[in-house]
Amino acid sequence: MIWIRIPKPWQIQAQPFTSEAVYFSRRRFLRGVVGAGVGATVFPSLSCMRQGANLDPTLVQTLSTTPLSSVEPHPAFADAGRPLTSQIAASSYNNFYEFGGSKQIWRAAQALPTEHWQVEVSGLVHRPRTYDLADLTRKFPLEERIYRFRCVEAWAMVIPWIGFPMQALLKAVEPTSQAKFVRFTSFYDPEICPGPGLWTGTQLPWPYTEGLRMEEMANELAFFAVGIYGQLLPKQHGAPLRMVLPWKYGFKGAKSIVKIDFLAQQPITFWHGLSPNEYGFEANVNPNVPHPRWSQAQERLVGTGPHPHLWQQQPTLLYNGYEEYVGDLYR
Ligand SMILES: Nc1nc2c(c(=O)[nH]1)N[C@H]1C(S)=C(S)[C@@H](COP(=O)(O)O)O[C@H]1N2
Ligand SMILES: [Mo]
Repeated sequence: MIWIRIPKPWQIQAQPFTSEAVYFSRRRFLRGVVGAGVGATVFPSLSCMRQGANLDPTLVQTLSTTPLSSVEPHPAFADAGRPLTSQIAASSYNNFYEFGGSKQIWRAAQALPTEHWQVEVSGLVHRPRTYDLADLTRKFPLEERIYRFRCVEAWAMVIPWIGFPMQALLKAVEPTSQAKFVRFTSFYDPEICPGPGLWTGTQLPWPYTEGLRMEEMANELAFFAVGIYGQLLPKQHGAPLRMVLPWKYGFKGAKSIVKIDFLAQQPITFWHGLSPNEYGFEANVNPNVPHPRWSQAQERLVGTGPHPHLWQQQPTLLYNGYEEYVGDLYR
């Protein structure tokens, strides 16, 4: 059966062109609010920023991939209580440090090779296994979930992900009773991934890794995404498989996952290892715990204005508003 989906407004929304003056004031603004960096300030070039703000035809090409149009929305996550972020805005303002330190990383991220992808699941499990992408999407029924998303840098979005709950993978691989933590490892190839550059004096601990406690991974909200906005994931969002943990800051959700291993001890992870007091291992969204360099009380909604520092602001919610699902994990 072929489904025809009526395009939703967020699928075709173009960003208005932004004036030079606004870009210059962004540079000033960024000096106050540095990204998820480690003491280094990385400014994307002016021309680079402008590319992302236009409806660039090359950007649009990165989005028109295979439709996942028969995927049904999960009834509990069909409405995040806020309007969806426009697809163009979400897919042209990203973090993917393997390919550079700018937010307009979508173009450089097209170098990610996603053919013949494999994900190795190993460590303290009864059924270790290497999956290819078709195995994952055939074995685990796909569903759509509209989740709020919050980056530690205080920008927020509402995203319709397509994928499967982490619980489904747990059931398939059966972690042993010794497994207490899980580590997720992203794709990395030094020949392909230049890194952010300009990180003076800091050797970055590639590959990007993230970790969860077993109980966190088993939570109903924890999700693996293979799609977004009704299509396969574009590379800039972490194709072909990335994590989505809507109650935690975005950096906890590793992109382009190649390995998942179950461990007895808490792993050293990318950001936490670099700067533990800025990027906690837990990293739950919390308006009352400021980042050492900025407040977390407010957040800016991506794409709601002509430029990031003009985006609409709103108060941050504890656990990004998902306390009813995850509150028990932290009491
Ligand atoms: N491998 C990898 N995963 C990553 C990152 C990264 O740089 N590399 N950035 C993280 C951060 S800080 C955020 S906010 C989200 C951004 O996801 P998005 O670009 O799809 O919005 O990806 C996270 N996962
Ligand atoms: Mo982030």
